[in-house]
Parts: sequence; C-alpha cells; structure tokens
Amino acid sequence: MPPIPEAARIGEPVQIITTTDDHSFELNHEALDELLLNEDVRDKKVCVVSVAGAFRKGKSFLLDFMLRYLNMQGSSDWLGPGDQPLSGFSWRGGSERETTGIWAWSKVFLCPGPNGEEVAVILMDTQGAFDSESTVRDCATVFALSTMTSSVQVYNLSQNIQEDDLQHLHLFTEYGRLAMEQDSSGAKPFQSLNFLVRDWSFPYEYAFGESGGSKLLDKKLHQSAYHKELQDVRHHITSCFKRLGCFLMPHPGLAVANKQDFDGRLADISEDFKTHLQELAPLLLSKDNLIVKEINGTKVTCRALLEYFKVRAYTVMSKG
Ligand SMILES: Nc1nc2c(ncn2[C@@H]2O[C@H](COP(=O)(O)OP(=O)(O)O)[C@@H](O)[C@H]2O)c(=O)[nH]1
Ligand SMILES: [Mg+2]
Repeated sequence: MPPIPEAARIGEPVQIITTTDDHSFELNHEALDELLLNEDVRDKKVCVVSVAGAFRKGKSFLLDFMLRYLNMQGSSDWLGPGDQPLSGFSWRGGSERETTGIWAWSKVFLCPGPNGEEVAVILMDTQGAFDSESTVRDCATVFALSTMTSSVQVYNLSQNIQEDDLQHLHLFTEYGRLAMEQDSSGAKPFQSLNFLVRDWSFPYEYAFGESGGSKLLDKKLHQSAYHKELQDVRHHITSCFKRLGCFLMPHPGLAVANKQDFDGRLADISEDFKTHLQELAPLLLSKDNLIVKEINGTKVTCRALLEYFKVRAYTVMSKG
C-alpha cells in the first residue's frame, strides 16, 4: 500500500476521559461515540495502544512517532525527512504541569492485522502526574483505565525499572482488576504490557532494544533473592498480564532534552535513538504484532469497546 500523502494526514488529540477539580472523572461520551461508532471502523476488531507513566518523560513525543509510522503504513522510510517538525499529541519542553486524563488520536487507523483481517488501531496518551500525595488516586485511576481499555500498554519509565515503578504498577493494576467482572477461569485479565525504559545508559550490561530489555526484565521479575513482599508485587504483575516485554531506549540527544526551540526534527535527534525507534515502532504496530483487544477472552470490535468504556470504565471512575 502506498504511504498516505502529507495532505491527507488528519486528526487531532481528543480528550476522552477528563478529571474535574474535585478529583472525579468524566467520560467524554460525544468524543468516544465519534471515535468508535464511525461507520468505517465500528464493526472492525480493535487494537488499542496506550502509553502511560509519569509526566514529562517523553510519552507524547514517542506517540507522535507512532502516528508517523501508522500514517506511513510502516513503509521503510516512515521516519521521514530530517527537517520536518514533529507534530501530533502535544509534547513540550519546560516543566509546567498538565491536567490528568486520557487522550485518543481522533483518526482511527485501519491496518492489516495478523490474519489478513483489517484491524482498527487507536493510539491513547495518558497523563498522570505521580508527583503529589493528593493525586495518587487520580494516577491510579488513569493508569487502571488505560490498562483496562488497551490491548497493548506501554509503561514509560525513565532510566531504569525501579522498585517503586513495580509497586506503582501493582497498585494500579489492582485497581483495574477489582473493577473487572470476576472471571472464574483464572485467566489473566490484561493483555500486553511493555516496559519502555528511556535514556538507558548501561548498554554494555544490557543491550539497547528488545533483547537487552527482556533480559533486564527477567532479572527484575524473577531474581529469587527478593524479600517476600517484593515477591508478591512480582507475582501480582506476572499474574495480571498475558505478555510482558521490555525495551531499552537510548538517550535522544541533548537537543531533545534541553534545547529551548527544539521542534522534534530528526536532524536534532541522536542516531542511536532513531535506529531504535525503527525497531520499536514495528514491534508494537506491524501487521504481525498488532494485538486485538479482548474482553473476557473474546476479541472485540470498536462498538463493543465503547460499551465497555461506558459500563466498566465507569466502575473504576466512580469508586470512592
Ligand atoms: N531525556 C529525554 N527527553 C525526552 C525523551 N523523549 C522526549 N523528551 C523530551 O522530554 C520533554 C517532555 O516530553 P513529552 O512527550 O511532552 O512528555 P510526557 O509528559 O511524558 O508526554 C520534551 O522536552 C521532549 O523533548 C527521551 O527519550 N529522553
Ligand atoms: Mg504528554
């Protein structure tokens, strides 16, 4: 399939879940209906890729590259020209706080899936601050909603997988699991979780990319000498997700991290980072790797996902 020409690249971030000033949550019904009931997609099986994690760690920046990959339908030069500014989900320098919530890209991408059937691909960006006691519940709720409604969750981390990252994950997934219908089959409630470590700086210990990532994750999750409490956290995580993976991403270069007028152009991004973007995007989004969203073991369409948002997500959001 030829890449989509520049002029036809459309879409914008739409907020599908918002937090209000009194820390309650609201579904944006209109935006969700528009996204999921569009006649081109509503009866297609859906794959939801969601990026979650602390604020200001490059989540939206990464999602904008995923948008490029999807717009270019994975063509070999999908990264594009060196001087093109990066656009899409809002990403920015500076340190001001953003509001908590979940955004989706308004354009649903129709992509060939693993068995030839077209799959509707939705990208989700989440915003949680993780930085103040009063918002722990907000963060847990946003993260749990992201976990429940996605088929592929990227857990974006800075520099390493730390003990408190695992503890957060434990807390957040427990929120989500409690809100699910009880499933007596003992099946794992969630699908694919991908730890994405940004600014990895020990490639001589664990190589960049998926190969080093899976070794690091294996060590973090299975080392036997851990304390009982730490083992429980690990057991919980492995019992919640059908697939766990990890990817180690190199630093993108000083312009990305520090330059004030950086506009996302490739010319300012390190070669290492670009090389590994080219490995990461297809791991999540190529034909053979797309994972269709399942609810209670059944693959679902956009229309069914909408119902799930309205019924199940609501349970998490309204818990006191
Ligand atoms: N150090 C570092 N900075 C990054 C990386 N990716 C993006 N950034 C920068 O981090 C800042 C925040 O990025 P953003 O995508 O808005 O973060 P978000 O809040 O997690 O969505 C921007 O100035 C980006 O240029 C990365 O992998 N490493
Ligand atoms: Mg962001």
